[in-house]
Amino acid sequence: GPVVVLSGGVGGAKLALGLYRILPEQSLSVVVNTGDDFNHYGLRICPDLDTALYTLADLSDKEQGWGRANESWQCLQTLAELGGDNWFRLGDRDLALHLLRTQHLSEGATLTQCIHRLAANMGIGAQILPMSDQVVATELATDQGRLPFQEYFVRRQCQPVVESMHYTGAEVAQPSDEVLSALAQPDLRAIVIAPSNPYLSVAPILSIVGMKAALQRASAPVIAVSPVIGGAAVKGPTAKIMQELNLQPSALTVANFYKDLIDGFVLDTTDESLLSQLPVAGLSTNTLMTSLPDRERLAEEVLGFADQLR
Ligand code: FO1
Ligand code: CA
Repeated sequence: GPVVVLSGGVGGAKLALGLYRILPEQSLSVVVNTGDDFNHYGLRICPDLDTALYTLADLSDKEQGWGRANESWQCLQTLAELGGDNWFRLGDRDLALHLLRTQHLSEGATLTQCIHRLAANMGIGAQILPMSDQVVATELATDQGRLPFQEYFVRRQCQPVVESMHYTGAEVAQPSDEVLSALAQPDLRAIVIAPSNPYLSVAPILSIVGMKAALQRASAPVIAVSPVIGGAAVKGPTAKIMQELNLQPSALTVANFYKDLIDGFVLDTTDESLLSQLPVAGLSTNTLMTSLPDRERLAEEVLGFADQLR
């Protein structure tokens, strides 16, 4: 049966790619966080959706995880020469996608329609779905004031100390019909929560109206994969933020964060001593996804684990 994965940016896209490569065409739906989205130079920027598009189309810059491979930076450099901001690095090729999306949106397309068109033109045989067509903006209350996500993450390099997270608009935003249909498929095999940042990437998805209920209604087991290995995050500020929120940076904290929603939790072999303390069924395996075969193997294991929990 089909599979749904909930994903943030880089870490989530790696597992989404593993799932995409082992599943038949058109059987994967990737529900993507849009809380990172913002406007810049009049363009609508959707970093996590674009990371999913570029990763599944095999166009991504493999080292940084976001943006395109074989990128050039003429426009960004020229902007700087003219006195413009260049803290958010938009490459020349990436800009083409931003122009097209901004135009589609201004013509009245929904974000879902827009991404559907882009994915089709990139030859992607999976559904890449924004979590909602309504705007949700992740903001962080920090020791340096309340900051929009990209202001915190990119411009200030996650330096400010985080006090709390806010998902502005989530209290009225709803999952799109496409997301609800994907979750309601009667033969759904698994819902996978990717190893993305639980607080910055997955929580915005879970916070929109009706999303948790839709996950709970789904017939398939819900499996989360830990983004924390041995007390450290694989990538990004997850562990730093957990410390700042007075949470123990451990896979167990992540499992407890998801406990009302999940049927199973996958953690790294480094943390296998935590298996007995998990609030749900657990699986320990190598969760570090360095190579493409790693991603495919982890995807196989996660689905095998889901099949056992049916
Ligand atoms: N991340 C950065 O750390 N620095 C950047 O300059 C940057 C530019 C950028 C441009 C387009 C895009 O789609 C993503 C971009 N990202 C950049 C990633 C983005 O900040 C994501 O929100 C994070 O990776 C978190 O998922
Ligand atoms: Ca369920």
